[in-house]
Amino acid sequence: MRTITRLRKAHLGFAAGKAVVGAAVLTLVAGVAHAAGGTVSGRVEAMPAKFLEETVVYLKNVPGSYAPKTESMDQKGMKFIPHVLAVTAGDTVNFLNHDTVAHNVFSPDHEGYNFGTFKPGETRSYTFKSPGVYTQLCSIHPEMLGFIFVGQNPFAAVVDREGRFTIKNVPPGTYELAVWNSHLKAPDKKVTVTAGKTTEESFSLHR
Ligand SMILES: [Cu+2]
Repeated sequence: MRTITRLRKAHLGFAAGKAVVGAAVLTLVAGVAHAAGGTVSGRVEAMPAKFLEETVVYLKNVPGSYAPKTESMDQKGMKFIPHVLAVTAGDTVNFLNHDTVAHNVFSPDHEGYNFGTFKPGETRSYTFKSPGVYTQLCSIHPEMLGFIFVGQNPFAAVVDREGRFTIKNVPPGTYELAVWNSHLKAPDKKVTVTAGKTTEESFSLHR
């Protein structure tokens, strides 16, 4: 009986020790992951302001290869949701239809595509090969409009309602920070990204 208790205590002590070591390793890994990249954030102003939502802030050229991801763009309430989606070349976008009517999705930009008509609940997929902005249109509903921004790298952000953007986990280095907008322009900016730090930049978009 005594032996069993002692063994059990020893086992518990061992388990507790393992948990402490595990937690220490996790903290270390989290610390390294955090310190490896920097953040670029700031705010965009647009004149006229009605075009502000159609804005993506992005790093022009970040050397590296990026694991392909799958994102989605929905059609709901006769709208493309999100209105602007930022992906990376090589990523696949699933086009969904959560409306009660059929939609068609096509883009006249770059290599272009047309999925034809697809019914509620159906999905079409497309893998983007080359960077650029692809306007999303529906031949059945001419009022429908969306944009897919395809970057060379994943370091891009669609601005929020206030024009704020945050690009995280950027490898340290000096880059060209650029803005895409459906109608407006602003000059590129040179930014230097430092591990574990946030670089602030702002843009003023005009015609
Ligand atoms: Cu439609």
